[in-house]
Amino acid sequence: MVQAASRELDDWLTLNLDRGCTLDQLHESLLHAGYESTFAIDYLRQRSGGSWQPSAPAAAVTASGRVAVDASGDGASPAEAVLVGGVATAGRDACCALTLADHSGKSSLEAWWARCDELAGATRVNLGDRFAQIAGRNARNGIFYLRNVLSHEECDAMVEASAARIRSSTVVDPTTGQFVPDHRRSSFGTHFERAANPVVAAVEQRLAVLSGVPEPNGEGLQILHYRVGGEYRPHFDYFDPATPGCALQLKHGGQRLLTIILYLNDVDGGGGTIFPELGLEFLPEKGAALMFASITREGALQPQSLHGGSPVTAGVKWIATRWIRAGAYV
Ligand code: PD2
Ligand code: ZN
Repeated sequence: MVQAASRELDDWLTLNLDRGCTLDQLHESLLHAGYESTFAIDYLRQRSGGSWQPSAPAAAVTASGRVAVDASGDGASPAEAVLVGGVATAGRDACCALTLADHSGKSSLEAWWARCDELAGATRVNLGDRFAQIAGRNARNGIFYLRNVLSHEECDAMVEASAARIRSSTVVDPTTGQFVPDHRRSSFGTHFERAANPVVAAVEQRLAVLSGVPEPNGEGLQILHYRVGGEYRPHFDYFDPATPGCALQLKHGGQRLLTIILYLNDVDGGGGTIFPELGLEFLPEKGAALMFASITREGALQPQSLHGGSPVTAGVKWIATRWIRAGAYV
């Protein structure tokens, strides 16, 4: 994480001071977001124009085996992975939740990275119809793990509507651009047409708010179901311009800028989403979302976005994936 004041951080501060948050609460939020204590204290003191001191030592940011993230966000020290946030109290969180900005005047790529900058300094976000907690992040590479993006009822409804329709999964053949069965992906899947039912429509709108990219840029939700031993070997979600099938895929709204994986159930063993280049693993948690960039801020393919689904070792895994394009998906 960049340890420097920014317009986004100032906006976040103004918003939350206006909502009545105390400097102590904001200090704790900054620590949970991965800011260093000295930076956070200096920043809050400077902006409040006074001699504020934290009244009590803030709760330590604790390591956890459940979600592995590089809390610094700079990708430099994945070995020191820790869980960010998730320990704050409901009252304090409700007070300090970040209301996401409207980036509609920008290009989709700019809007998405502006959203990443906002999320880099937040612990809780207001998605319009519910609040989500940022439980892990690697902000430099545009990776965020958020809890409570979906209600358990929405997860159950999507699983139920998919269960009877799942088939062996396919991938895009890089040569032809067509969907074909593939040995890298031992899962079963189906998909929802956009706005296929009220739950899907509500989720799609929420993901547009979350990502900062308009809803029409999203492909229909892809549902994947893994049984024990099922996995998805590491791959990129972007279309590789070096492959002949790419041109066909790009016709439908251009490049994939980012992916949002929605975890629809708790998995009894394994099934984490891994980023081998970054040494990160995010474990499935019902209602949580993993959102990550495939394209850099500068518009290049993002090599650190290599990711895979590790084998399920117990139980089953259900996810819904939203791939979001540079333009409207047609
Ligand atoms: O199931 C996963 O964790 C996973 C991993 C990699 C899903 C996808 N990719 C995907 O849907 O693109
Ligand atoms: Zn993928």
